[in-house]
Amino acid sequence: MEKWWQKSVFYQIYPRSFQDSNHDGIGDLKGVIQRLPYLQSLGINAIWLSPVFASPNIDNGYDISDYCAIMPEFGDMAIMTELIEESKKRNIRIIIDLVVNHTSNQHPWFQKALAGETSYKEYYLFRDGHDSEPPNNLQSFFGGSAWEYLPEQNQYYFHLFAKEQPDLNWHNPALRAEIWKIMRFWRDKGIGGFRLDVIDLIGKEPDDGIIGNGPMLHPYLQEMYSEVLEGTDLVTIGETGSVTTETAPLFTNPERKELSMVFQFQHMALDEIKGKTKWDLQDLQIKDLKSVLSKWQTELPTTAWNSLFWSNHDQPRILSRWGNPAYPTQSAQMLAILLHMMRGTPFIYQGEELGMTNQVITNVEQLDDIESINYYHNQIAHGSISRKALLSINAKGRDNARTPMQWSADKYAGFSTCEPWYPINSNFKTINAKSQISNPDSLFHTYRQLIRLRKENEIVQKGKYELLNTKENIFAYTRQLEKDIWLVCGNFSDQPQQFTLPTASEKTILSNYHKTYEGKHTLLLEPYESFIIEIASNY
Ligand code: ISL
Ligand code: CA
Repeated sequence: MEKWWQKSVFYQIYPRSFQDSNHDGIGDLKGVIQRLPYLQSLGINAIWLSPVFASPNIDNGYDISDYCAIMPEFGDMAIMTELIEESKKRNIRIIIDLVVNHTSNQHPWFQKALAGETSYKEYYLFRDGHDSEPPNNLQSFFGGSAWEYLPEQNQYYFHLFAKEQPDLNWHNPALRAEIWKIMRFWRDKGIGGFRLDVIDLIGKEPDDGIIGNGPMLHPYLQEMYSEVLEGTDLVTIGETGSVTTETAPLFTNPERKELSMVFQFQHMALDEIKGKTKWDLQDLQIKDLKSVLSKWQTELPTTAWNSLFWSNHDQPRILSRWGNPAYPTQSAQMLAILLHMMRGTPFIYQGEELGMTNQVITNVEQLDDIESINYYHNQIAHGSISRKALLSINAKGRDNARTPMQWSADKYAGFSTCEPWYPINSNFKTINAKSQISNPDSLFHTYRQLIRLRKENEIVQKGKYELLNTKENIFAYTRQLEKDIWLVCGNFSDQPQQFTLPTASEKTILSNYHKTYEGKHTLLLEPYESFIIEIASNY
């Protein structure tokens, strides 16, 4: 049976950068409420809200100090309740971002652990060192050892992210019971579901060097299902950096009662040298993109479900990666069309529907994100030059996604009436929502159409995917449902290219060049031309 989230398009909001309502330069929940009509007109049915909980903001809310309180900068519980209710009226569900691999070091649990309360120490991963060395040499994703020494206790605690983000001990049933309680609290407030931050890490066995995909991961997810989710229609989206097409069904086959869908990151890592870090860059190859995305379309059994995304708050802007600034609208439309006609649940990251881009920085002072700042200082400490570190940060840094939303050409881009917490991208006068809403040929309207196509056509949700054998820089595939076949094509190049259809086109569904393809067989594609057509089934 089909679920609501298999027919919906989701929209991710990074609240800090979405809309400021009270003139302090920081986005907030009232701001989100003010922009609900915009989201409704785009056509989305769910909002993934990056964390809005109490937090000292070492990692912009991904370090939570109280899971059942709202960060004062964002509002309070009454405004959160209002957001849930107001969204519901517009047929939009609120998905909260649950960060339970770790807490903030300011969380009362950790504070009690630091004070020596044994039962709370068992909520975390405290270990003795060996001869004044950490237990082992596991490294944090944000740089340096994953073990932090506490002189008062003469012990170390484990943290896979910043040292202010101590990892929780999921092997402790008392800790798991606390998490289920938090989840039930939010479930009963009427949210639509949970995005589960780095959930594939919860089964870790740090003593054995096992981080992702630990042996207890799936049993814990099944416990979560029976404790919190059973009998509801809540959606759960697991952030699973380690997932492959082989393991995805373990998470998402409904019979296993775990998650609704996963985020996989293989298409996000194509510009990284294999086996090195995210900062070690290589050139993007279109053939790799076609093969990774097609693999995820064809290798999942029909029982498994996947998400589809080009961007999020951790990734550089997609237009600055795979698009071409000389053809901003056409190349962004091509990217949107290619992704949104695939099987899975699409996620749009705020501003992607406007073609927002990376903001180039020239100085470490311009960084906000802890990951980039740590990387920069590590590189310099190891003898690298600033220019080289900044090259990687400009390409991959997370601040790229976090510049405020560009609503209009007004001062501060309509995001705020005063200086924002992080600078607006300098291109806001040309790239903004207001100008695109009034232009029917804009990227915004392409996204609207794509969302509508998914809602209205079962073939987009269910059709069988097949990659067509074409020249390297043409990406073309078909979706087939019974007798209907749709063909989706994008010219991934700034040069005109010839492309021959497998059979004559019967109907034009969408074209980013206003073309019609009826009766056509051989096409001369314009730069970044992209289209969806129906073709005859007897080819
Ligand atoms: O960007 C990444 C890969 O290219 C990684 O940052 C990865 O997605 C990330 O480490 C996991 O992210 C999640 O957990 C982090 C938080 O900083 C991220 O914002 C969040 O999405 C710790 O909570
Ligand atoms: Ca504000």
